[in-house]
Amino acid sequence: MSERLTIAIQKSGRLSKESLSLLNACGVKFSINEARLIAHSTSHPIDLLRVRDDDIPGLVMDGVVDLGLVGENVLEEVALERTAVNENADYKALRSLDFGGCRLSIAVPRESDYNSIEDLQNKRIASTYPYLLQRYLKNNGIKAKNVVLTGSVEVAPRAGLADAICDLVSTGATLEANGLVEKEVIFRSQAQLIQNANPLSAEKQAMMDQLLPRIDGVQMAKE
Ligand code: PRT
Ligand code: ZN
Repeated sequence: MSERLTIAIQKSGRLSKESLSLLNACGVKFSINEARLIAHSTSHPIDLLRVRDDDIPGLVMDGVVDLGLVGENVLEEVALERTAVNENADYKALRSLDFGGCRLSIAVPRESDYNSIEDLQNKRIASTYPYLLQRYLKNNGIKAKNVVLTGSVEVAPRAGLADAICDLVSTGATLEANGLVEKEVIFRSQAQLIQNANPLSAEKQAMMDQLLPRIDGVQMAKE
């Protein structure tokens, strides 16, 4: 029986459509059944595992899947978290992709007078990315309190839960709509193709040797 290469992608969200389009453009076809976790390619011995983006780095690091398509923001946050708790955080970064672009930024309410990062000393900052935030604050000599929220981060200041937020920004419309102003860009992100750190079997590696040049071709054609 031939071995199947497994790729974890985001089930539904900002990276889903472009992850599938990329594979499609490489000639790897899928017919997706929305209710199913796994999708088998109809053209190649490749399976997709459709999961929440937050689960993708861990699945790759643990070798549950061979490859993953995920935002660098989630990848780096998970890697920092796993390192902190002595879990394996190794992976192989294969390609930076031309979608999912955004930045992780600190923003404060429009009315607060903010001159420099020093103004965050001892303040409460709401974020879904406590490890990336803490690393940035530590590098800048700031001690602040992390208010960890997995959603509605942008309303935390108005709700009196935090003095500032640290969230993903692309157009800036969400910050604007919530009366917040972007002050510090702490991380820039794009979608990444990652692989488990251990060598693939010869059969799987042969598939990768075909797939990677196609990915490069698709990326180049879009430039
Ligand atoms: O369900 P699941 O956990 O899989 O999805 P999710 O809700 O955690 O993630 P999703 O689909 O929102 O985002 C997936 C990935 O897309 C992120 O991890 C980033 O790598 C990337 N990405 C790119 C973004 C954005 N741009 C983005 N703008 N992720 C989120 N946003 C949000 C941001 O959090 C804020 O609420 O969009 C809002 C800001 O957008 P603007 O345009 O108003 O600035
Ligand atoms: Zn998520």
